[in-house]
Amino acid sequence: MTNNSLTEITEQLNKIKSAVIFCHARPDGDALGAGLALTLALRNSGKSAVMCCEDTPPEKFGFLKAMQEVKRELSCTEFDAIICVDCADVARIGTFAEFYSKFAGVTINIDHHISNTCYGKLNYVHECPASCELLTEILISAGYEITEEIANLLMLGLITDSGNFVHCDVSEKTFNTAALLRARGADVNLINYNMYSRQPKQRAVLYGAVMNKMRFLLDDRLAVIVTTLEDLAKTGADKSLTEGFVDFPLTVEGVEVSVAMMEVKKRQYKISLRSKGKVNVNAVASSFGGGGHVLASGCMLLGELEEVIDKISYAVYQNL
Ligand SMILES: [Mn+2]
Repeated sequence: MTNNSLTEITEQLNKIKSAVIFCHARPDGDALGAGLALTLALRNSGKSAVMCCEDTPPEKFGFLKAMQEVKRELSCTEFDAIICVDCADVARIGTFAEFYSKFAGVTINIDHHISNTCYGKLNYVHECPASCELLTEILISAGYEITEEIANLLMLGLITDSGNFVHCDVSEKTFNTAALLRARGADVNLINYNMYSRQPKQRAVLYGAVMNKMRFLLDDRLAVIVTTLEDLAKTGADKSLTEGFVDFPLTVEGVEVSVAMMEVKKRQYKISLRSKGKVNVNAVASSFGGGGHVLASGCMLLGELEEVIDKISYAVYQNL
């Protein structure tokens, strides 16, 4: 199966009367933005549309009220079409994968991941920073109105998946998409404030404690930070608040690899790795049964803290 043209996708969208929209489990800003923008656009043009996701949207996206529209269960199974957004493969839709595979109607797959398996009857898969870039193109082409609410949802995905317009794949088209959404009323300041300039007090205190213990190894080419159960208990922070910690050590000049370790329980550490490009951290994580991407990977390691740091440090050294 291969890609369909933009016209084929929009013609199919205009034909259907009802659709269920799926995004991937543990949804991010792009998955939610793309799915909800499509849901609202279909509803605004008189169709029935429901967005389903295995997990509830994280609290940080709550500033956009459309997040309340995400359902965790399918209340009705009579639809003309299933539309999957931001899902590289069927397994990523989680609990709904079985329903998807038994569905006899039209299936449309819209995604920006290069690894996408083109699993839909119709597919619109193009590599770019965000699924929301593709969704904007599709909604405009299909003649749907981009309301202020839809513009905010699409801008959320564009901003979060492009790392605030800094990733390598950000193109002229990405900025043109952003310009169009801004013209339709997207509030860039509001989205940035909620995504990047706001955190609970516990996170800020934990951040200070963890960064204060940062270590430099391999002639300052490897930086390691550790969040212990004691750090979490002392600051009252939930472990989910450590998201993004791993990025800070990588900003240090000369550091090629950043490793963030989190003590899950005694003698068990969840490891996140980031690379500036010289080291393939997917290879490092894979040697411990984990994996991910060349520049961002993860794995789980058992043992005493110093022992685990030695193992990781040696594995990074071998890939330097
Ligand atoms: Mn995405």
